[in-house]
Amino acid sequence: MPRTVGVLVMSYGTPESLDQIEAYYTHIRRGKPPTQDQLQDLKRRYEAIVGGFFPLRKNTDNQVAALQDTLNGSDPGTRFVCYQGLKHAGPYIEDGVRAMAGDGVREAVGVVLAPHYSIMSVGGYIKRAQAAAEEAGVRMVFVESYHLHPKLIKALSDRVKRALDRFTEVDPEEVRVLFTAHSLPERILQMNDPYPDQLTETARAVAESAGVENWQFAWQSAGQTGEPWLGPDILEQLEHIHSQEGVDYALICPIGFVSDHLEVLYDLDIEAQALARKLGMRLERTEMLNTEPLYMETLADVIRSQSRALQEG
Ligand code: FEC
Repeated sequence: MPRTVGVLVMSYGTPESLDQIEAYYTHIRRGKPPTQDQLQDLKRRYEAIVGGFFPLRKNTDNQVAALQDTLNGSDPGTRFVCYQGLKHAGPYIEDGVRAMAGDGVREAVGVVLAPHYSIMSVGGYIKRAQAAAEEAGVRMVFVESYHLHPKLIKALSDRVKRALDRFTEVDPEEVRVLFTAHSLPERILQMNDPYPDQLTETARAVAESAGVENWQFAWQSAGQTGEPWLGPDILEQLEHIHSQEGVDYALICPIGFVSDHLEVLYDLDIEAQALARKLGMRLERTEMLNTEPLYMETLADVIRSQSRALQEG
């Protein structure tokens, strides 16, 4: 009989209707409800992208189903069973662990649908999953990051190359490639957090693989929490490269995210696009990974390797 290993696939989570936004936002703010202005602003952003339909829900379902197929395609000795565990919406991380335990799963690997480790992001997912696993009696190990996996780099660099081909009116070397990721509060720098370095490493590896020399990194989607967040922000960066360096063509590659959701579809496709239009720049974005087979294989590789470590240890 094959060995059964649970896989807790963790992702950010999204509301499923406009009236769930307040509870979702309150959860993100660790139980502190948003002000009416903050709530209205967030509702406006969700309505702007899809008019009440929340793409991350379906995209996460699709990614988890594709991952389960990929995992079970080539290792007959192990049966992998995937469970979702979301950070800010149901099924929460703790629900996913309890569901595994309820099905009799006794050993599991946890992975986050975000390639870069930060104590404030992936570290937070792992801490909650670990606590739930101890309580439920599930032996669990975790994938912390996979930001330089060769298949991930290939999937991203293929996207950069394809997107550069869209700039038919200009030499691709004139297009500034801007790699982006979610900003975090600046205080992570005092914690020696690997997040900024891992992101630079991914950006450099993707640029090298795509043969791009004209690139830089910028942060996006910083929160309004009253403390400083990591910069430069993508909007400031677009203004800067246009006004100070005469750049008219830019391509954003959001390496910190793996699917289509609010932070990409609003912050980049609506907000950054509006600024680019105002400045008279042409701005494009690379396609997101979603269920890209190379991304699924990246996840399957790192999960299988943790599953072997679990068996040996
Ligand atoms: O499509 C969707 O429904 C959800 C899109 C979404 C993703 C996402 C990923 C990350 N976040 C990260 C950090 C923070 C920090 C705060 C914060 C706040 C928000 C808010 C929304 C939101 N995030 Fe998010 N994030 C997404 C959505 N995020 C909505 C609240 C309103 C706003 O600021 O826009 C600030 C918390 C606080 O107030 O204290 C910090 C990081 C990631 C990437 C890694 C991951 O996916 O976990 C880091 C997707």
